[in-house]
Amino acid sequence: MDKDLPEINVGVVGHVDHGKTTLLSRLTGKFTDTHSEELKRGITIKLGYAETTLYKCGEKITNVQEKGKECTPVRYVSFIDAPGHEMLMATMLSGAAIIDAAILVVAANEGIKPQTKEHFMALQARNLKNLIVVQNKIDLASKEKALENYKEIKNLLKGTSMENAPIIPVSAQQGVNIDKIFEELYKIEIPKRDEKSNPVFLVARSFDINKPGKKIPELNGGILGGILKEGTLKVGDEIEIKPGLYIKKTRGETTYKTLHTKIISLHKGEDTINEVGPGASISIETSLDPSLTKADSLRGCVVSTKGNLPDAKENIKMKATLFKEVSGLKGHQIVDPLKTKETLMLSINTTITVGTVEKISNGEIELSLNIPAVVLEKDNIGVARNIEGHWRLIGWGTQIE
Ligand SMILES: Nc1nc2c(ncn2[C@@H]2O[C@H](COP(=O)(O)OP(=O)(O)O)[C@@H](O)[C@H]2O)c(=O)[nH]1
Ligand SMILES: [Mg+2]
Repeated sequence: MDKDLPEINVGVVGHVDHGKTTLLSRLTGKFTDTHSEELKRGITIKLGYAETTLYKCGEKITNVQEKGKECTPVRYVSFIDAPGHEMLMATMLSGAAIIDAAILVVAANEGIKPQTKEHFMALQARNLKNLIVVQNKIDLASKEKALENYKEIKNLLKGTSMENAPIIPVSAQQGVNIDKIFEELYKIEIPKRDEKSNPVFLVARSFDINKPGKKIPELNGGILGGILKEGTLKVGDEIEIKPGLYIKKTRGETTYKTLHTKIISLHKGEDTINEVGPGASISIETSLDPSLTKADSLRGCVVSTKGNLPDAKENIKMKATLFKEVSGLKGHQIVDPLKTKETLMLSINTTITVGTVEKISNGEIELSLNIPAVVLEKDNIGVARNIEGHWRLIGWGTQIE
């Protein structure tokens, strides 16, 4: 892999069964539903990851170096496969926190469904600009149906920051028009990122890669996977992880302890690297005991070099912008104003936490959080309310002071 290729992180979102995982396997050659539960139920439950290099072969953009043609690598794309089931909105939101662009998959034969809208609203809450709409299962839709669906999509995009997103008719299953998606992926402007600022690494997953029975001296350290949003990280760096380790105290109390560790190795796709710049989707091997990172236990944490992270907060103050209507439901329902003492689910970077509204005055909302969160300056906070037993995205907030 060319290590200096421009890199972009793309989320694949949309309603369950519309073909996100199938499309991703076309784009990357990798099937992301790999957990036994996912295979059994046929739905994506955890965030999936897959990546590909894009090549320019003559005028064509593709994901393989074509034989007999002069091909140059032009871009590295990391994809995040989001679950489309309504019960998994929190997972989708933590995925939305780490992307620069998105592919919204809409099955042309079914049209826009509740989670199509809800995921689209989540992209809006993130203020995302780069979107590609894939009108999938075109092989199952009549010409009339496809046209009707096209109009419906146009209508959804209208008046938003993603109004002019390309809409591509595709059959993921039969491999139709996949090259058009590559072309659009190549056109997306790479966001400006700061190499010099303090590193900000968002943990989207954490795990233990050791096989049972491995001898202690041979053990690999705990692994953190996620996106380096800003700055540079290199092997040997001393890092801190916040809020860090969850500790249960007596009498049901809990607390979090900042973890300090060192970068043992860095990995991008299949490659091992020494240094990595902003925008990269990477895994970090740390010197932490792998039992501390197993089973996503550090998901939602933020990492920087020693001394460079603000403290995780248990109380935050924000201004909230609520949607007019609740998305994600089958019918229509307006969003009621926030109420004191109500419980909300907040997504702050990759952290998902429940919070209680403590005070509302002059449009400022004070919340106490169940899980402390590191809130960075420019973050949008996703706000979800429990409606009929599910968390529904109702708007977003920005931290004040
Ligand atoms: N006919 C047809 N079926 C498709 C297409 N894309 C996906 N499928 C099927 O739709 C089902 C759901 O696909 P999947 O990728 O798991 O959807 P996801 O829930 O959005 O990830 C599977 O049975 C796929 O084989 C397509 O373009 N045409
Ligand atoms: Mg899926």
